[in-house]
Amino acid sequence: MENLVMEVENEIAVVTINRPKSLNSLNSATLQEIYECFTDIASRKDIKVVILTGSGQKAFVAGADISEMVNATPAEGKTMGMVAYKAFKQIEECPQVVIAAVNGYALGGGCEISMACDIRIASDNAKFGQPEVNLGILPGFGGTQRLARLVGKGRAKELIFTADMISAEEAYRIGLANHVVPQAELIDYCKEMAKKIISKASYGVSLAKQSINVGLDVDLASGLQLEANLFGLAFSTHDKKEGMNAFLEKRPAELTDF
Ligand code: CO8
Repeated sequence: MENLVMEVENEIAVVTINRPKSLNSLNSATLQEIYECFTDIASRKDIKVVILTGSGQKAFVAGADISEMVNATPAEGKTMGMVAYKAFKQIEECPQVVIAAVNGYALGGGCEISMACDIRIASDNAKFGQPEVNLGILPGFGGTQRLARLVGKGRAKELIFTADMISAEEAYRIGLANHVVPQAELIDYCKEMAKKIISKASYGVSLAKQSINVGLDVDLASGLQLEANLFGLAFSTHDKKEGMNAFLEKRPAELTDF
């Protein structure tokens, strides 16, 4: 991989988008690598949580690569949008939990890729925004859809129509960031959260991720039906028997399924 770095330790993968010269902007090659990387991660049993971040201390991802888009035709623009759609879908649908460690600017496609992750932890210098209308385009990597689902229609419209950049604290206030931490502590904070998630029943966590993601896109009755089905599926696991028996026997559970 030319534009990504992945390190795996203690069942945690840290994936770093590594194009510091353009503040980790996303060009087609990087989007394709993200797709391939998360396709690989989805099949790996040695990875239980992924932390996605950007290289350096200034930017998480400053958006799609404007130098690649500047001369693109409508057909090329659509192709780029579809590569991003596929890449972000792999992030959203992989069985592992994905935490975005937002270590600086998360603009345009950067804000959008963070929203394809399950949880966003922001460093205190992070800035979020959807500045596409400054460039004569609209958010094209899921921003009009995922931002409205995360922070509500009114706030999403204001952010997208004004192109305003907001601070990490403001992102926290409106529910875009789960927590704000000092930059120097960001990765450790994410690793601690990852460790806590890994200590739980991984298959149960994975089914809950699926239930929340799919459930939010269907009507309530269908979502509740899906949840009941996945709940039933969890009863087939070792962890369900072990977790419940351990509780009744007043001993720590040894959770192992994935
Ligand atoms: N693309 C390409 N290069 C970039 C980008 C980007 N998104 N962002 C920064 N860079 C480059 C700069 O050109 C500069 O390069 P160089 O050193 O060669 O001049 C370098 O990174 C450093 O940037 P700055 O000098 O501008 O640094 P500042 O500290 O002055 O400013 C900012 C930092 C505020 C982040 C500023 O760089 C900026 O505004 N960047 C652009 C942010 C933006 O508009 N992002 C949205 C892009 S559009 C998008 O994401 C759409 C997604 C959907 C696309 C759908 C397609 C189908």
